[in-house]
Amino acid sequence: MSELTLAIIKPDAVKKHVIGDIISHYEKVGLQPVAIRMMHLSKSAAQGFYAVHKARPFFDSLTTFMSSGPVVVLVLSGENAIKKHRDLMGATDPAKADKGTLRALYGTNIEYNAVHGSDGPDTAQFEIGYFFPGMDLVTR
Ligand code: RTP
Ligand code: MG
Repeated sequence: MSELTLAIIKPDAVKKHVIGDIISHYEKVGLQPVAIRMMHLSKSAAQGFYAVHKARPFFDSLTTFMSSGPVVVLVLSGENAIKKHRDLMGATDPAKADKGTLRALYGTNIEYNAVHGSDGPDTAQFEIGYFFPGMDLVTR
């Protein structure tokens, strides 16, 4: 069954000029972009997005990073999209990510790790609504 997931190309990857490369990876594995938005998050927008992590020691640093420059936010559609996307991204720490995954290719360290992906159906629904509220997304 086709599923939707939310992806973010993080500020470090935008600064590395690899937006096109990353979107090309999505398309090659059958993750079709159905919404795309470039934006510069405020610190409070980043805090709202990552609210689930607010008790973590890295929360302040993470939200400072995520508001440090423009990001590209996408909704991706495909069979088993949430897991397919997480597999394509690789482990949180690029040093531990499998060869060929987005984080191995484009990440720098455990924080500056190039991409975000929803980790389950509930988070996907929250995250898509956070950036694309009330939108009728096209079906692909
Ligand atoms: P994401 O939510 O961004 O897709 O990443 P993830 O599920 O693989 O990892 P998660 O545990 O949800 O962490 C969210 C983001 O916080 C930063 N982080 N920093 N300094 C640290 O130890 C640390 N741990 C995580 C990363 O940017 C991570 O993607
Ligand atoms: Mg996460």
